[in-house]
Amino acid sequence: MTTPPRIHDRIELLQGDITQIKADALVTAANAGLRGGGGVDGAIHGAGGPEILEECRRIGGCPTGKAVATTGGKLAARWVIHAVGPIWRGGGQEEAALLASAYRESLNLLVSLGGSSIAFPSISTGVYGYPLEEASVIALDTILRFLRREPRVTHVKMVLFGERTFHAYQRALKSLSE
Ligand code: AR6
Repeated sequence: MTTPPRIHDRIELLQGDITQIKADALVTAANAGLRGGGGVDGAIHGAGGPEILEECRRIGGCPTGKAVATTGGKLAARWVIHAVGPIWRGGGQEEAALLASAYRESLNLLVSLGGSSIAFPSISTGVYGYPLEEASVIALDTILRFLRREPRVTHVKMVLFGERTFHAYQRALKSLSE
């Protein structure tokens, strides 16, 4: 009998550009209109090609805290999962619950599609202004909780753009492991 890998061996923090990552699904930080945009969404649409935006138009939109899947287009991924994180409005508008939900819904969608590996950016901490220290703890806590109950997800990569974001997630992972 083989022992399942430890939870912390199934999650990896990387510093870099998510469009260069190979996984069953790459998550983008989308807006509710699924209209594409700047930041990581611009990079994913740019590298994946117009097929992704065409599918987004057909889907039409996605509420905050939820996620939808499209083709991965030209990316080294079967699917792009478009997760809509909250815009930071000071913390009193259910932002924490909505951010956790965006991660959880993406993971649920991966499992329902039959995938086992996924790469996330730091949702909501760019244009949407979510404070990084809080967001990093919510992201990793949500992912770790999910991994504890779902053995079908075997690899989660958090792909962090820039040193500041990478270090915040390193600190968050350490604090959650203590
Ligand atoms: N790979 C990984 N992470 C990246 C990349 C990349 N290539 N490029 C940027 N990031 P943001 P949000 C990081 O603004 O705050 C868009 O216009 C970035 O440094 O992309 O959820 C959407 O269409 C930051 O750490 O997403 C929405 O309208 C993180 O990705 C809106 O922005 C998230 O920053 C969503 O805002």
